[in-house]
Amino acid sequence: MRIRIINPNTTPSMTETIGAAARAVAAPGTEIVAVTSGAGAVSIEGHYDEAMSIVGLIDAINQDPKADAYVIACFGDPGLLAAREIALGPVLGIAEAAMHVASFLATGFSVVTTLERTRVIAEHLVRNYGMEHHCRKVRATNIPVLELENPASEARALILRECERAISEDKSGAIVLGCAGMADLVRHLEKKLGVPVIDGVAAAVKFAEALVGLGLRTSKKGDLAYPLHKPYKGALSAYAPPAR
Ligand code: 5HY
Repeated sequence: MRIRIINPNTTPSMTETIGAAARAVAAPGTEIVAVTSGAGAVSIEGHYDEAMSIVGLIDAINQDPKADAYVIACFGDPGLLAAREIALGPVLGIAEAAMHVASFLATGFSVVTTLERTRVIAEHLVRNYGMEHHCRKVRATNIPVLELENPASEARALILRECERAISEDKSGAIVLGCAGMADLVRHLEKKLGVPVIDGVAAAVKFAEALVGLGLRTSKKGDLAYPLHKPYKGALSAYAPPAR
């Protein structure tokens, strides 16, 4: 099977981190194709960045309509439902996947994410996914997304400290990493913390393999049916849904 992993920000080096994390857990026979969005912000750190990332995400899906499954590798799960409308293969968001994995492993988990201003986005997802009973707290480290790539930055130490607080103060039994750019920190943190640390990229790859393995695809009845054919105007006229 072929799983197309889309980094909705436009930073190729972060796509490398994402692709490596995916390949590390992919089953034999699973081809991982990790791509960087061609349009939008170098890092997604707010509602506007997210909204502007969705056209690039849609492009990346349309470039491979026959992929067996897709992963949206950004913790805001931007454009998840729109992506499910246009794709036939299952589409997994890393936040949704990570939260579900955490809920299987601990009665309470905490999310440790980047900037304070993106914390509310993760909180909205906790509610949207019905995870309020499992998610004890969403914690911000105030690390800009691209600082995660700077080996000289304090990012690792700050994330570890926030994870330790999540265990001691939230009494959480598992940690969900709140950014695709943290995918390479799992082993280091698990060794230090002694609790399951979940990276959404890896979680989404395994869920994608399971769904494809079950022969399941996105339902095309109801709200996730292909978008209705109609004209689009202006800069987005090329995105007018085709007649089917
Ligand atoms: C992510 N931003 O996973 C999110 C993390 C965040 O560019 N990749 C990004 O802070 O919401």
